[in-house]
Amino acid sequence: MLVLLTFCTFVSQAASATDPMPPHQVMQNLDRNACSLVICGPAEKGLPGRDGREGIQGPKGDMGAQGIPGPRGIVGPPGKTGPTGLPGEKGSQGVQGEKGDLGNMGKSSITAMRGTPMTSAPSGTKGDIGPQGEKGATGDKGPMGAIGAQGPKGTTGNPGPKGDQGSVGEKGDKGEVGGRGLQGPTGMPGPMGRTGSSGLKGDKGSIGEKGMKGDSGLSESNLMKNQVSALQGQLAVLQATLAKYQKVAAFPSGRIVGNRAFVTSGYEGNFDDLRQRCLQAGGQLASPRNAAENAAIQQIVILHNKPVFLGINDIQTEGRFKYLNGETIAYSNWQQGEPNNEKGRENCVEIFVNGRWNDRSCGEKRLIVCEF
Ligand code: NPJ
Ligand code: CA
Repeated sequence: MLVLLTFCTFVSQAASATDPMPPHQVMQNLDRNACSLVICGPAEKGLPGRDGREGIQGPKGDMGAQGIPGPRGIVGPPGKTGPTGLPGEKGSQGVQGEKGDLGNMGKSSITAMRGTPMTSAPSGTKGDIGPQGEKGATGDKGPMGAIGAQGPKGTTGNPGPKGDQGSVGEKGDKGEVGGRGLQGPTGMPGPMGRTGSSGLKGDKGSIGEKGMKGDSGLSESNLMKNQVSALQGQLAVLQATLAKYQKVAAFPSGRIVGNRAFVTSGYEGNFDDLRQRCLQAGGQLASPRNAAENAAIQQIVILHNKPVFLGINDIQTEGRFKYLNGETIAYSNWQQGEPNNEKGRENCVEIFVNGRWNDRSCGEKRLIVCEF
């Protein structure tokens, strides 16, 4: 068994306690939660097939854990221009402007000196024009000078708003290889194994049909001799085979008399039961037709120490005992005083340990002995 344990703090997100997570989800959670428990139990063992082919490839393993973040993306394009900054502080005083143009001559402040008045002088003639007056007082302030030169640059304004998000960075490096996938399903049964080594030589086949007549050349008598010779060989084979099966039939409590075999299975039943069983087996209830056969059956009775029903009865006609084929018996070995048809109900025949016969009720149960 393979047991893989990963201990960590488990923080469940989507998986419920009852629904098992599919493998890929397990891996995702492994990454997301940094927590998972993976136990790989043994695959269930299938019935042993013939030596199998290689199983089909198992399903693709689970997706590996997410890779580490890729390198930082290229810097995005510049953000939009921020709003106008606040006005800069007042610039310093500009340079003094150039002297203004000459102002208009002011009014004479002092009246030119009056000549000495002449008393009662006749009015003089009008005097000449007086000398030029002294310089006048300073004129009024001239008009404003031309606009001064541009002031120095104001201080930097406040930062503009954050620019738009840059474009997605390049794909990160491939993640680490994920955990091993679950075992694939059992493969299909493998192809049939190689042919085994050849078996032992089989038994000799049965005798074939007679061949075509050979070409003329041998005399009639030589031909016959060859055929006889061939038959003798075949007969020897059959005799050996028969001898073997006679031994089989005689073991442990069967008896062979001529071409008849008397065999018991140890079963006990009433007459009709036994009769049917022997027929079913391809034989019939033992029906001794001479002393030798009767002795063979008697030996089986002795071995089992149980009387046996014979294939003889007078069911059809009281007092006229017949074989099962309807033939009237040609041989008998009655116990003294038998058959007596006791109580008028004895139509079957049993054979005692002493080999003698007694007519008996067919309903009694006796040891079975069939003849083949
Ligand atoms: C008696 C009658 C029979 C009758 C039977 C019905 O048989 O004689 O006609 O069919 O009863 O029950 C002894 C007795 C017989 C007796 C049988 C019953 O005979 O002498 O009178 O038993 O089985 C062997 C065993 C018993 C036997 C004769 C021989 N033996 O093993 O060889
Ligand atoms: Ca009797």
